[in-house]
Amino acid sequence: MTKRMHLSRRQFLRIGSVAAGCGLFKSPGGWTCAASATRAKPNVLFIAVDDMNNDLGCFGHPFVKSPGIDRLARRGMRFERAYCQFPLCSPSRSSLLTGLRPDSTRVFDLQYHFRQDLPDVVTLPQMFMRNGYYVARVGKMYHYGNPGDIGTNGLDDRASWKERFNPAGLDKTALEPDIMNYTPKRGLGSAMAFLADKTGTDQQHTDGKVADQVIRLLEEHKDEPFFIGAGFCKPHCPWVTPKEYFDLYAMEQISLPPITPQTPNNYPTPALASTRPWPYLGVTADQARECKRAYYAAISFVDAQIGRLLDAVDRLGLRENTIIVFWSDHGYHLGEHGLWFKQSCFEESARVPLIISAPGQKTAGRASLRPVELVDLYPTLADLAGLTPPDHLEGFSLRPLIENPQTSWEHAAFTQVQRGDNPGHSVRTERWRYTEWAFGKQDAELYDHDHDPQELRNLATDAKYADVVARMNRRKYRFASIGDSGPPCGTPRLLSAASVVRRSPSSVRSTTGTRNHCLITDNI
Ligand SMILES: [Ca+2]
Repeated sequence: MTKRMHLSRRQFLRIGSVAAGCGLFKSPGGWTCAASATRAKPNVLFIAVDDMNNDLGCFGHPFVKSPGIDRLARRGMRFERAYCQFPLCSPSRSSLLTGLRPDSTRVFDLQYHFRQDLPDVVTLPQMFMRNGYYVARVGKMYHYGNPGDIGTNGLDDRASWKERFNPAGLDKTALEPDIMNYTPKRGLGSAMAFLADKTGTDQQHTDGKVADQVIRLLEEHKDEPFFIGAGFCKPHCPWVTPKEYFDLYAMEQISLPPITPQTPNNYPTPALASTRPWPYLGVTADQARECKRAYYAAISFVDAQIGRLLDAVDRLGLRENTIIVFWSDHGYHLGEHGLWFKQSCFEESARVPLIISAPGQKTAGRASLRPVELVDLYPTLADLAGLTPPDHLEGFSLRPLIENPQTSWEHAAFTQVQRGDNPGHSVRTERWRYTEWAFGKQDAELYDHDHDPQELRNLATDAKYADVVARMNRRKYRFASIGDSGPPCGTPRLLSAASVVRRSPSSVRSTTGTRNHCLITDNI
């Protein structure tokens, strides 16, 4: 069977209309347009996972089994230093899908919707819709409570989709009463809780149903340009999967990073404030190890569903004209510094797995070490698809890195968290992580990743590194107060100053003023 027989007539005509000007030829990798395959309105398969860190085979983990994601990595570019803008579902996803940083969306929690201040912002999926694409999502793309809102639209953005689907499987509809919860005072969405389902199949669980529905949409819409979001719920807790995925891991394999009672003394108080009680949310180390094993089971379960999507892309002949993006909304702590879950500025929380596979890509299977951000995905996809993006975007197209992962790259990556009224802002370059609490009013942290990848030695107050701190500060961002120093810097054009004041965390929660902050990269 020739490759052409895999192409539908309409799809072939779509490519052919471009091929008339560029010459369609068969290469070892399949059909290729001599000029640019991307001119044929490439499809986008946009795969999101919830709370997945980089413990994956393709990112170097020694035993976590992720053959599906590894397969995508062999087809695309792996970003070894990719970071979220805010390690919490809604702030991260709102940022990525609007192309704006959290300081611009004003989304710092799980309740606020970006449309309240940005009623007319054109989101990433909306941009594709406006360019004639079929645009749909299945499962969690914007925020919804996991598992509480599974099966609902949650905090969705209706304007972003032509169609949307909210599958719910056994994990949500039947198994919750059977879940082992080591933290019974916590809801299942933030609990140390798991269940190995002995009878249910993949396709009876929510994420199996997400994959089924995405595959149906691929089949139905393969002959028109599409942007389809596949939003998986796992490995977010509670870790409920068919038992076979738990069986992939033996308890003897699972260990926790070393901590001591003195560990908290090594860090500023807000740095460890995301895990209360500390450590491990109050469970024992052995219980935490069981939870870590369950988290890995959930990774492998989601990975199997992603493998099914890749199979469908190949079966339907879509591989040569489909951009595939795989991303997690943030990272995840599994015991580092005694922490669990997310919402810290440390590497494990801020870093995300990110893979982009693009038609005609010459760098398949390679990795880039440049610091990149989830807010870069919007301009990247506009660039790869040949679309004109709106002018409010705050990220940068990753196309230069996809074409040459070692090309020079002046950008750093920025991650922020919130501790009551006070934020923490963190900047990551290839070598350094610098974190500042409460706009510099509280302690700072500096880690040298060349010599301390686990971020165990805070160098911020070491005089030998004063020049590095100063450099990171200049490179990083400056903060301004509305009314203190002229117009609010960095405020997106779509936001009015008044709306910024209304949503500024300090102004919301305190009466001490209307301090606003914003981010400026100096790029020095
Ligand atoms: Ca999440």
